[in-house]
Amino acid sequence: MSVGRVLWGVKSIFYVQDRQTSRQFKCVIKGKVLDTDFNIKNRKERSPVVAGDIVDYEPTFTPSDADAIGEGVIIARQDRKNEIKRLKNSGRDVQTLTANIDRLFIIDSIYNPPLRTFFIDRMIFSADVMAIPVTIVINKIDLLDDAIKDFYHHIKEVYTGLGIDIIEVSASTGIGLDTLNDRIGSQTVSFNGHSGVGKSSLIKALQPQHTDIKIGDISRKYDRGTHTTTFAQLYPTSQGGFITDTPGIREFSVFVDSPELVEWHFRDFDGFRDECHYPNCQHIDEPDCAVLAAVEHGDIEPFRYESYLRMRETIQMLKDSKI
Ligand SMILES: Nc1nc2c(ncn2[C@@H]2O[C@H](COP(=O)(O)OP(=O)(O)O)[C@@H](O)[C@H]2O)c(=O)[nH]1
Ligand SMILES: [Mg+2]
Ligand SMILES: [Zn+2]
Repeated sequence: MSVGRVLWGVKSIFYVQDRQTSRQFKCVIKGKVLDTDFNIKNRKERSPVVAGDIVDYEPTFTPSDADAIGEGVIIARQDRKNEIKRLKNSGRDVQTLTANIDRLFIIDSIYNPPLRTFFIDRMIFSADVMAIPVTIVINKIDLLDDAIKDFYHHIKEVYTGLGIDIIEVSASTGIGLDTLNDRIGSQTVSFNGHSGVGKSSLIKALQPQHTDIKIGDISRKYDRGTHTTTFAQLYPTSQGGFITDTPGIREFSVFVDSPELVEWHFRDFDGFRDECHYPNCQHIDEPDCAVLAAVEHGDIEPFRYESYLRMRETIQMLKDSKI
């Protein structure tokens, strides 16, 4: 029996990199050993194995050429340390994008596409729920001009104030890439961001041995007739870790059981929520709410509060089975 990490996979074929030899094996799955236990209100997950999973597998063919891809059979999936999930197909299905990551890099760009704080907030929230450390990476810093400078610096101040690590980079000019590389180290990390922010460009700039990465192209897609599904892919790094290129998450990816739990993951509310009149205050329209007062006085950033309301609303709809 061998152990390896799933680099990427479609339907029932998964490419596994052996933990010891780093050789790749194209694997199928054996039987029903791999049924998932996860479901949200009966949304079943289709794929039992995702990019990032650590699996036990049995090689069935090992080519003599060390660079050639072998063949094997996945026997079992090892327990996940964490996982990044999203709803898809308008909330009908749940998909795990990737598993077992050491740090989540939220990738956004200064311009084209523009910075989207709601996306950043959603990812910070998801990572906090999963207890995964995050770094915000602002790419295309070469495009920072006077028109957006003030807006950008304000945003940067807000996240820095929250104690979140933020790195400015440019895949085009190379600015900040050393810092980013240091932060990645030999870990297994995930790059999450909308299409076009420069995830592929950054991976290529950091790990130029991956000559097959396509820039300006949408992520690897698999057409299943009516649904087009996008998959994450792990790229081995020269430091012995992996960078995961995940598809842009347009659909919701935050899961907590009830709307009342959302506020706990807004660390900006710490120091205020204890001052609210009601101990179970949800900071919406309750009297003597210290969080609302802090938003009014500018002690809590209004766009963060707005994100809180939007996420809470989504969790409520999920609970009420409206999505
Ligand atoms: N100006 C500028 N353009 C960039 C930078 N990084 C990527 N791009 C461009 O942004 C577009 C999308 O990049 P890509 O890596 O495919 O984004 P992905 O969809 O997130 O993987 C391409 O046209 C890149 O050339 C950057 O640092 N500066
Ligand atoms: Mg890409
Ligand atoms: Zn309150």
